[in-house]
Amino acid sequence: MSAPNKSYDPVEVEALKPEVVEQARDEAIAAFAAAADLDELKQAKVAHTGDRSPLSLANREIGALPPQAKAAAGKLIGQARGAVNQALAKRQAELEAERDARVLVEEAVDVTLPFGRVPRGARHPLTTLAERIEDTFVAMGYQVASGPEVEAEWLNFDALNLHADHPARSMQDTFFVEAPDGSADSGMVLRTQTSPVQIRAMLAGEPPLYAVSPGRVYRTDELDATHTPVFRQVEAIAVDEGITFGHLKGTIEVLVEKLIGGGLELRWRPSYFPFTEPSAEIDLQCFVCRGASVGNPDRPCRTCSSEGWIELGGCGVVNPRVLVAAGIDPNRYSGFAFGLGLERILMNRHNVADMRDMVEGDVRFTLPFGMEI
Ligand code: FA5
Repeated sequence: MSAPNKSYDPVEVEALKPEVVEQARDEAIAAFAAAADLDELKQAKVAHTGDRSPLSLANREIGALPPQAKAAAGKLIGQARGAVNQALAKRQAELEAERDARVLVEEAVDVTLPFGRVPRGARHPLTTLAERIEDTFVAMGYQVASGPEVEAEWLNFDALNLHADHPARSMQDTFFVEAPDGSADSGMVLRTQTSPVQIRAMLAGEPPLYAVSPGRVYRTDELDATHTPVFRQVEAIAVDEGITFGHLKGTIEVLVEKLIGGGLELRWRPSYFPFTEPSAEIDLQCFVCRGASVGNPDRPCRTCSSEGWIELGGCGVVNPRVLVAAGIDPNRYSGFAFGLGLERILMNRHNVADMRDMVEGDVRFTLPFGMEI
């Protein structure tokens, strides 16, 4: 800033000379007009209206003027700054309008273009099948029961009339669970069947008792087209007065008809389970060869090993010893029970020729089932 102006003549201050002020004003207006975009305008704004701009510096000179000269100088600078600010606002509005118009064109979204679809997941068909079976039984008045996958040996075997020295105990190849101290005898196994849930349901409730229980089971089986070491069964048990094998047969026929549909024969094969008497094995006609492979080496069938039938599960009238083990009077009540393999049902329901497809986790297998609810 200049020293106090003793001569009272503002014209002697170089920065306040009208021609200098007008030149600064015109240069500012020209710089705004020349700015091609908002960035350039911002730079021009700093240069011509900022603290170090000629007009701001000139404005500061006014403070050093004698009082009688301040008004004229203030008016001169005020008018120049007003014109500069007006030009700046006008150019700012023009450039913003230009930018908005450009953005509308450049960033337009073509809503008709194909988009990158995010693939939707699908629930595993074994899960939806288990729920469908539950629904079928709930509609018939059954309750849904469950049990742990790491199960007490007593519930998996002993309570089901499969005592330690019973030859049938080795029928199901078992994964035994190590005790925390590393010893083999923990008394726990990975359950080999859903049948222990029968006992749990009977211990938890009084007859009349109708329960269904789908769940995962484990056996030391090799993985092949019709076996896996981890598979699912659905168990059902009915205990009431006057229950017979006829009730069992009718219930399974309804279930199979509902799940797989008609057209395939069911075969009831006498069998043995220590926890049911009499017992049967239920076979479903092979959906691939429909029996044509039997005794026909020219047309072997991988799905049923040319046997014509696929085993679905076991069933029978509950052994009175099992009722006693669960605290139920066998003189008053009788019951039926069955356990079916869910993978086998899925094979038949959806013509899946190889069970390995169900366990390998390839979404290409699961996705087509995704529409099913
Ligand atoms: C049992 O597990 C008995 N608990 C069934 C039962 C329940 C009988 C109630 C009487 C009363 P089984 O071992 O047969 O039975 O197995 C039942 C079904 O599970 C088989 O018929 C088959 O469909 C299925 N299954 C057995 N092993 C496998 C496996 N490794 N992979 C896939 N499915 C299997």
